Amino acid sequence: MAAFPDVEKIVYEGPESKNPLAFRWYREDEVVEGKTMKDHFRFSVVYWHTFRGTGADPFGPGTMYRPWEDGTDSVENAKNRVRAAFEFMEKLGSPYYAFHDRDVAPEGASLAETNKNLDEVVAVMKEEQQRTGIKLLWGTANLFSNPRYMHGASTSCNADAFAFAAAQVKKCLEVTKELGGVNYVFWGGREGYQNLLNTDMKRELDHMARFMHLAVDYAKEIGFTGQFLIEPKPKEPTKHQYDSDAAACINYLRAYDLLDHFKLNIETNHATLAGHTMMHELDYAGHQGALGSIDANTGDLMLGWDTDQFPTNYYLTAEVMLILLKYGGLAPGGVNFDAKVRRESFEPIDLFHAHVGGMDTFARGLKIAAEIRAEGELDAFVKQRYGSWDAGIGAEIESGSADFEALEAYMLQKGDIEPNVSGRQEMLENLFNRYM
Ligand code: XUL
Ligand code: CO
Repeated sequence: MAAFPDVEKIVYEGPESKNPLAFRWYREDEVVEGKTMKDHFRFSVVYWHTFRGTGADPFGPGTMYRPWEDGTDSVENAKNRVRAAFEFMEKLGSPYYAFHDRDVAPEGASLAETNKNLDEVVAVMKEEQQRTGIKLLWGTANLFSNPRYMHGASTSCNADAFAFAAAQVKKCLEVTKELGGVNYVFWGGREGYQNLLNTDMKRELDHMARFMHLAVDYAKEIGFTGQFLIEPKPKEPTKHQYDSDAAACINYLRAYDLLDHFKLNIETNHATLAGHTMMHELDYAGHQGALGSIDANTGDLMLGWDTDQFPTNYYLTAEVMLILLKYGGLAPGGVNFDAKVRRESFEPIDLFHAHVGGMDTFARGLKIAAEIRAEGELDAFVKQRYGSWDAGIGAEIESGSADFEALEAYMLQKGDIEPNVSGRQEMLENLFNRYM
């Protein structure tokens, strides 16, 4: 039985369309800057919010109406859910998806039983991937929900928690490989701390690095060639998350000799919780050669937590796409909608509205960004703003030929600096608006 019997395949109808279940901007084979939209975005649907989100919040239980669910935590129900998920993704036209091990199959009474449950459901996922051609963007292990991880997983004070997490990631790497996943993500759910009075931070950080190295070694051993990604987030659930932002992650990876094996999966709402814009985080990762993938969503100006809303703001997606175009795109990463419908949007059809809107918002953002780049005014402005470095003393500093003595001699002779150019922020913000 179909899970979404009333929905046909979503098609492109163009900007004039008033059909809420049609794309107005996303046309997968439209070429922008030499690449199809499909290849620019590599859109991905997340299993956890879209197929496991119940709408529960701290004040009340779930609200979602999901007729394909039988209300049990059985393997059978999990298999039916896989079929519903692939029907959804096929009708949406999403080429990729992402999951945590525990999203797709129920935990059993022992690790052995849990692994067996996972294998059974993964067999159906593989079948559905083959039937539809939909691919796995990334797998990840849920190392944060089970109470065994209350103190963390690889950073737990309990060595057994580290061992259990290792077993879980080992299995999840095998499954991700089995499904042809092109990335593997670590989001350090409970890898952080609430209070230093009970925490040996250095020891925890050393343990986390050991864990990452073990994962890299095991991937090599089994021939998993997907890209490893770390997903920065500054707080929630712990007060001090170790992977707080792009710069902190890159410093950590470099310090522990992991930078050759990892890139970053940057999430919009995590960037803003860290007090950064998404653009900042992307550019930081980009210029460090660590831009891997994005979790696309948005926060809420009025709320200071990870609201995981679908992106609907062209300004935001135009900024994101400017940076992605600047660094040559994301592949093998993608644009993964780590976003959930609001608790009040309880009907299955709302899942379509949310994703169609997100994809269209990105497509429009791409077109705006490509136009800005084609006109070249922004780039030209930045280039001339730094013009003092292109010749004379600036060029000598950059090339390393001017030392402190030479710079002192230069300044003694010149006397003082002259202001060279205005920042023109307001003019540039107006310029950006011209393309909206
Ligand atoms: C949590 C979050 C996770 C990761 C995967 O805020 O974003 O869902 O994306 O574990
Ligand atoms: Co995420």
